[in-house]
Amino acid sequence: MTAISACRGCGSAELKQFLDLGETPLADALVTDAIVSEPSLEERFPLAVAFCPVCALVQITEDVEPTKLFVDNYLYFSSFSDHLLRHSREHALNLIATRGLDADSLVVELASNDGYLLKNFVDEGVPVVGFDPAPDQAEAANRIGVPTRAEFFGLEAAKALRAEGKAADVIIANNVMAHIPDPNDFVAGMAHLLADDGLITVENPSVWDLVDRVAFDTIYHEHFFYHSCTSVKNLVERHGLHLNHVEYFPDLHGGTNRWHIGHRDDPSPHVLERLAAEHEAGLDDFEFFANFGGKVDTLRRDLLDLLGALKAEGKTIAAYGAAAKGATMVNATGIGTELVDYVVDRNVHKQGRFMPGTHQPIVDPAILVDDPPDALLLLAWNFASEIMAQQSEYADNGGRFIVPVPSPELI
Ligand code: DWN
Repeated sequence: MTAISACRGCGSAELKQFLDLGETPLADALVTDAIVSEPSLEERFPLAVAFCPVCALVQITEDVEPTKLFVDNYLYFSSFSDHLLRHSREHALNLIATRGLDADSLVVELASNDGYLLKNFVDEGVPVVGFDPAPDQAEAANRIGVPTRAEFFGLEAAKALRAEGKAADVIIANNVMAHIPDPNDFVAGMAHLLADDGLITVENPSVWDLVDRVAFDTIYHEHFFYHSCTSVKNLVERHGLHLNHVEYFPDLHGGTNRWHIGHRDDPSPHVLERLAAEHEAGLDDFEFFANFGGKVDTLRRDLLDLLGALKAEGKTIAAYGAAAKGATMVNATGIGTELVDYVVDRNVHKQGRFMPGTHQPIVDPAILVDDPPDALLLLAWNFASEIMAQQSEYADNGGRFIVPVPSPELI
């Protein structure tokens, strides 16, 4: 654990903090009953966010060792969201068609998790290599025939792959360029590995949406960075790459950008328009972030008031989604077992564990029909429509949903 004093992107010493969520446990480090009985054993780390006025990179102010985050006790498997699986398959099939990928091509995915996305290329006969340091996820991918290296990606890993005579026609980096403490080594690795006419697509939630939707719960130690088109452009150009296009997915992870990056400087009119819109809105200026903390305080107060009022009426409350964002929500807001009894989650690796910090038990969603709570706090609000459709029987039986962002709402 080390506090940073300079921007991780450009090295500027002008970082300006705009939000402090206090000391929180690691969001995906779901605890066992050993920790529940001995809470002092649970590690907590400062969680604060700063803006760099030089390169517009938004970043947390403390480094947590990546092996702690993604290796020692990492239970996130991508294949538990139907929406994400559909989104990923569409992307893979579109790349195969538009890039003319075939048996002579190579697709490399960074943070390939359990093979949820690369399997679509394997099924079409396109060679792939996955990188993911999380051992269980890498093993799950290899088991379904997705060649995966259980290691972090960076310039050294890129050089090793090139030394095997391999250059990537496509590099996919979804929810990872924001997750590594050294963005320059990561991007330099992509630049080194990418074929001359290759394409990199990078997906990460939009920092613009994070602010607009008050999605402060998407801030946690795994997320070192919160990107805009502007910050991505500045980061990749430092390594001779160029931001050439951006796609936007409003319903994925609370608003996700997919940036198209390559060796050639060939920006689409759309990405130029988005960069201009960000400048117009002020995403390259500290003032855009200055009053975010106040909005977060209001949301937290309103949510506690809503939960407290329901409890005062004798209502029972549970939560849906042992999501990383859910850990920030319950810990930064102070939602303990006195308000929320338990959390349901379809991910079987998470069932039987407890929420970090607040220690609600994580159980199978079947309980929502067998012994339904009066209200269900959607910690995985980014999948609200999928979850509410899936839990229609709970709703038909009178169950209510609480959507916490952008302002708490009882549905
Ligand atoms: O960057 C990251 C984001 C993109 O995904 C990773 N650091 C980790 C992860 O963050 P998260 O845990 O907040 O992501 P999700 O995918 O929003 O988490 C949803 C949780 O809800 C998962 O534990 C799966 C679960 N779930 C469920 O039980 N039933 C999800 C759906 C859609 C469902 O129907």
